Amino acid sequence: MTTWSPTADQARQYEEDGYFIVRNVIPRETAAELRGVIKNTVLMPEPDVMADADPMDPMGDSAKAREARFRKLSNYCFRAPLIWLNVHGGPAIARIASYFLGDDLVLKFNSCFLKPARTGSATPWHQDNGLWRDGDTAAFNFWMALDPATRANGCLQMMPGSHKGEIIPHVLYPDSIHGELPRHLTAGIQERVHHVEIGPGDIVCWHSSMWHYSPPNPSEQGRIAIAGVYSSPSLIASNPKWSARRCLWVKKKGELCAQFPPEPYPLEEADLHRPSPWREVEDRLEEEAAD
Ligand SMILES: O=C(O)CCC(=O)C(=O)O
Repeated sequence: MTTWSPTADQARQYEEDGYFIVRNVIPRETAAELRGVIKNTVLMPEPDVMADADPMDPMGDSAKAREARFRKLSNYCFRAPLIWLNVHGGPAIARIASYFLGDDLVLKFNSCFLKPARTGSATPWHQDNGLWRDGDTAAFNFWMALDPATRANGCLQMMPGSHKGEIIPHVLYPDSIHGELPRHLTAGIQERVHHVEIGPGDIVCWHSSMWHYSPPNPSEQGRIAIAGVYSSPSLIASNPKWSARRCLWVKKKGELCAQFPPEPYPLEEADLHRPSPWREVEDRLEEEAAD
């Protein structure tokens, strides 16, 4: 497998802003096939997947309503060979991840993000390692668009330079879909954010401490994407946390593990440290009032 290294612009943007874009990582035709795989699952009456409901689910039984039920499918690459072989376990992104992590790679998380036309809801401001609660700042994160991701349909927004700060304890508000950065910290940042507009088959890669967000999708164009986080055996050994419990082998000594289903990375759950619970909003507000 040929090696990859960033262009001077990509290296500068990763250092200064905390993210960079790589165009045409897989062909557009392949991106269209992968989108079809995900849509087909979502349209099943009761898909057998780990799915997070979209809070704006229209709750109908038509094809349109079914398409709008979910915002996230977790661990989906286990059941979709086309996605495993072309994305998480494929050569194109693994060679980029190897630049940062070396010749032994494991996949720590994999998900599909759906933002249906008209009703797709926001993903709140967060740091990925604020959600993992494992102290990991070295994992490699990517997000691949399968539809054009635009300002109109809720592309990702990044707060440039935020990756240089600390991991901030995330909080749960009564209307949070998961932990998020304290809202008093993100309230005034909208004018300074970067909107990451990318096309099918392009990826954006970011630092695990990066503050990022995506707004609701009021447009007529749905937005499907595939995301993943790579780690390495040495990172996991130095930080054996619960967040690594579903890792999959991607590369061993530089050789891609090309089989399907993917091979689980052997970890004893009993040996992994569990994260502390989310901070409740009440604690946080008391703290803010005391500031
Ligand atoms: O697709 C989205 O809207 C959110 C994705 C995200 O936050 C992530 O992959 O960490």
